[in-house]
Amino acid sequence: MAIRKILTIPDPILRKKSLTVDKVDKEIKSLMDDMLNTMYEAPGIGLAAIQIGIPKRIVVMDLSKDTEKKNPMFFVNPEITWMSDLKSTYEEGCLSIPNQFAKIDRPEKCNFKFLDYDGNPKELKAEGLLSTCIQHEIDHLNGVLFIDHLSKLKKDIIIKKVSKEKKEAERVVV
Ligand code: GNR
Ligand code: NI
Repeated sequence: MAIRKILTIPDPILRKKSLTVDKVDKEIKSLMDDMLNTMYEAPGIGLAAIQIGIPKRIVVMDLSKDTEKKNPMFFVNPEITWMSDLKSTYEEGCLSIPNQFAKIDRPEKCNFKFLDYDGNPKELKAEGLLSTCIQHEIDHLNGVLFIDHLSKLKKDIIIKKVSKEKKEAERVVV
């Protein structure tokens, strides 16, 4: 299992649309293992494959609290099958947009289908953090970031801040 580098904005790869996985084979499982390791190390509660530069429709997640037993979840080709009209607001962050947080409105509840780690089709009803997080991750698979849900002004401020911090960090290395 390896830890991979997480891409950050304004990397254009994050805007790519990810491709459907046709079979959950050994390589896909190995990729999911790397993604989980990378997510735990970051640390984050979710990660889409495109965040490590791989345009495949794969998401890993673990919403367990620090004090609880780990609960890794794997979602291949996740697809929303229903969403509530009612919205809820959650303060979101993203490993690809370091140190930036914003309140985002999304459907409060949703149902989604996916293939699990063994390639078996499953469906889940989601609310709370799971609902927010799966919608955030499916956005990634479509090249969408949480800042796209903000006003242009707020979005531009965040892009500018992160780009500046990135450049300053690069300068230290060089
Ligand atoms: O670690 C993460 N935390 C988080 C908090 C609120 C809403 C969504 C998330 S997902 C994020 C990890 C990430 O960037 N996944 O794509
Ligand atoms: Ni994210």
